[in-house]
Amino acid sequence: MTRTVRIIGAPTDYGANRRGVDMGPSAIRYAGLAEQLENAGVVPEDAGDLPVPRAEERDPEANQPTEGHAKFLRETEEVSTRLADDVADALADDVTPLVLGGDHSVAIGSLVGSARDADIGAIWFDAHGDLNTPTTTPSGNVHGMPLAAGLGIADFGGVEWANAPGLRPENVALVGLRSLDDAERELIRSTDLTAFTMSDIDERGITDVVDDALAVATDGTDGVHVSLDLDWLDPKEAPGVGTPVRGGVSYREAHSALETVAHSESLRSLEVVEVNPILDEHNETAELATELAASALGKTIL
Ligand code: EXY
Ligand code: MN
Ligand code: MN
Ligand code: MN
Repeated sequence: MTRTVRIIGAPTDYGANRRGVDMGPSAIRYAGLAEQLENAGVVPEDAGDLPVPRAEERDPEANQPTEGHAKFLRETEEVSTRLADDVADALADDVTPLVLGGDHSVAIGSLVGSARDADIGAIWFDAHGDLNTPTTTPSGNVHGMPLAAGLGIADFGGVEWANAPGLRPENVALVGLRSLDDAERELIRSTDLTAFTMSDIDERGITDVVDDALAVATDGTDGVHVSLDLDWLDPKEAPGVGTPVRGGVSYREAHSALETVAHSESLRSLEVVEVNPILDEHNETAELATELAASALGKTIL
């Protein structure tokens, strides 16, 4: 049966505390997402963008956790709750959700929605761990916390909306790490999370690493959520991101990784995040996002 993919735009920027990334969904659509998805043999269905509050009209400190710091927490809750419903509705309709960020805080909603009626695994393609909590964060920016939130580790004040039930550390693999805060490193060492750094990719090659990540994420689960942060790629390939880190994966490694995901036939939900058109060159990072989404959804050359 032909797969239908529902595009859900989540034009947030407050999680990164930086303007521009809210234009990601428009830039990705403009770069030809629908056509790329058709090339992948799936039927795209565009659900438009979620309503997102404007950061300038809100007080970042209005709603703080009991301990620690997390900016725009009320806004994060509003959008995550709606996005979780939309992702869960797509899955209930037998449609694959494709979430377009926005900053990476949108992953909280994606994970919760994807895990609502299933046990899921997750693969996190990112330069960063996104494993901070309100008490460990160096910035207060929630885009550095979504994976911790989904795992129920980030305590936003006893609230349940951020916790993806059925997402267990032993079913989560981070791929391509090269920028970790000390507390994130400690968390990876002390839990059953699986983490592959850029050195692992250098030594073993991308397909072996992604095969292992898929084995972790599919073990006893109903499907895999793939979270693709464009800063996973080397900034030479993907300049349009807010937190670039040198030494990332190449254009070809990125495609190969997502093609390996497609071959596994385990993809349940997908998101592409952190595209910032203001920082981009000729929309090339947005274009790359469309190509990589198509690869994850089965686009082949022959
Ligand atoms: N670890 C840093 C922080 O928590 O502030 C930087 C996080 C950047 C997160 C990017 C989007 O993946
Ligand atoms: Mn990220
Ligand atoms: Mn990142
Ligand atoms: Mn569940």
